[in-house]
Amino acid sequence: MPGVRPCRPQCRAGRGAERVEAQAGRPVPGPLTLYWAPTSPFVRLVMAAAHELGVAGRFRLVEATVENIVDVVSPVNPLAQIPTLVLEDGAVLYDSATIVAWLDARYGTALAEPLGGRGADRWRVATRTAAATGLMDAVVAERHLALQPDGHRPDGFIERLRARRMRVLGYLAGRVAPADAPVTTDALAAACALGYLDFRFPSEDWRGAHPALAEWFAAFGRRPSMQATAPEAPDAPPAPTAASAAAKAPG
Ligand SMILES: N[C@@H](CCC(=O)N[C@@H](CS)C(=O)NCC(=O)O)C(=O)O
Repeated sequence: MPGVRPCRPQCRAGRGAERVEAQAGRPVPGPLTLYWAPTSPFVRLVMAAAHELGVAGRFRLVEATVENIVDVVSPVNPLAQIPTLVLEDGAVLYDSATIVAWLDARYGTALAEPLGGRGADRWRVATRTAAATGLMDAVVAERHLALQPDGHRPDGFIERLRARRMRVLGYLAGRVAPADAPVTTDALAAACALGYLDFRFPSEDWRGAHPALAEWFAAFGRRPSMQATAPEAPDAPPAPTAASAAAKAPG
């Protein structure tokens, strides 16, 4: 197909999947098309779930950047956000939790336990997943605001986001299942949120306040699905300084 290029060798997050150049307009029907970026924690959740299910290689990846995301993604998703998944028949799915639920429904039969949990537990899993993706939202917003020039940062709002982040860390600390328990969506989401916090704010010492969560994260992070999807952006510095290259990724 025109525009197909291999994943950058250093790009672990898209390993195993075909990548195609982003183009504005509706996607060409074909394999599952995932609008994607290597650093987005929401995308990572979808990719990690796909790795758990053994289907990451089925995606055709289209990279969204800050510059192209509206042109490329809005024809299929009015939110113009990633992850967005276009199915073989052209049906469109978002957001991250919806896509993971769909992957689980289609491919999860081989798992001992569904990613979304079983029975009454599925509502707990869904709610904890919402807490973890809410943590991602807060950290993505904090990072965006940290990149604003001096005098243009809304300090009160940043403080609210930080306070939310602290509360969610405390909430997750008491609720993650043991790292060797059957994997569920909330555990994947919590690990992706913590990984993103480390990636964008590496000097933040959340581990000191939450040693058990840190221990869980270290153990869970050894799963192949987490290793295969770790954010690794060659164009983004680790700290949220005002380097313009860091603004290329939407997350
Ligand atoms: N609730 C959404 C959030 C997705 C999201 O915020 N994605 C970010 C990338 S990390 C994005 O697309 N940002 C671009 C924008 O909002 O303009 C989900 O769970 O998928």
